[in-house]
This record gives sequence, structure tokens and C-alpha cells, in this order.
Amino acid sequence: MPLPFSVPAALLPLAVLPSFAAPVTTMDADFAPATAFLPPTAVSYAQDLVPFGAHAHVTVVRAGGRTTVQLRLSGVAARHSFPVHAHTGRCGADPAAAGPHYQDQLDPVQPSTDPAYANDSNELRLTVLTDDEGTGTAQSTVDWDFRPGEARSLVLHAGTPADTPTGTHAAADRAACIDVDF
Ligand SMILES: [Cu+2]
Repeated sequence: MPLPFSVPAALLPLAVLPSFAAPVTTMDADFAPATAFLPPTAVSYAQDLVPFGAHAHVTVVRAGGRTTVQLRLSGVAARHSFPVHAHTGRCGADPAAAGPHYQDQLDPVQPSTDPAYANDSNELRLTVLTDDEGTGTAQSTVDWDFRPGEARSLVLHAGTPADTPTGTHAAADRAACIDVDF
């Protein structure tokens, strides 16, 4: 028996799109002051480490329930180690705006310091070590998908120079931030 109206089969895939985000996302951004006339996609809070005009290239690959994030930096401090993490909030004029680290299994105690939650497999973390030109690439793969809308940035912490244990900033300070839609 024919249906009284045609089933809009072509529209059905739309209903499941949110759980199948684009498999690969790439984005490019130049670091700028948070006070720029147009709100920048990438903000620097420490020009000695991340000068305005330095560049970030971000690739996010989602496949089979795993997520790989690659970050390429250029024009930043040479021979420097930058710890980089996925954070929950958008970048803002205040470095704290990006909020805490995104966690797959959310630690019921915040701020999260319990190593059962604050670790490399429950958070997206990578370390970019730059060369003599201030260019470096790092990537990390986790065994989960980001919950849509809950991770909104990559924060570059100040880290340390590659050759000395201490820098001019506290290592945990936030040197820069990139808005990324995970
Ligand atoms: Cu962080």
C-alpha cells in the first residue's frame, strides 16, 4: 500500500549529523591582541613567546571514536617547549576566560587535580617543541570524541625554554589561546 505522502528520506541523515561532525577540520589563525578591533580567533597574552602575527595551523581528525589534534606553530619563541591543552571556554581578553581543561570523564572535584582524571588520556594534551626558527608541530590522539560544544579552545601555556629549566614566565601561565570548535 503506497504511503499517503513521500517519506523525506533525503532529510533523514540531517537528524544524525551532530554525532557525525565533519571528519576533518582545519583552521589557520594569526595571533593578535585580545583588544583587536575584530575579536581575534587567536589571542596572545605574552608577546615574547607568541608575538602578534605568529601563526597557528590546527587540524582535528575524527575517526572511529578517536580524535587526533595536530597543531603547527610558526613565528613563536625559538627552542621553546609549549604545553598545549584543549580547554572548555572561548579565548578572551582575560587568559582565564578559556576555563579549565576539557575532560572526557569529568572529575566531580573541580579544579581537577586527581591524576585519575587529570591525565594524558582523559584530556587532550600535546607539547610543541619549536626549532631555531620558532616553528614546531605536535599531535595527540585520544580514544574518544569531544562532546559537541564543550571544548572551545586550545591554550598554549608558557612552558619553558628547551635548554633551561626556567623561563621568564611561570610554566603554567597562559601565553596564548586559539578558538577551536572541537
Ligand atoms: Cu591547559
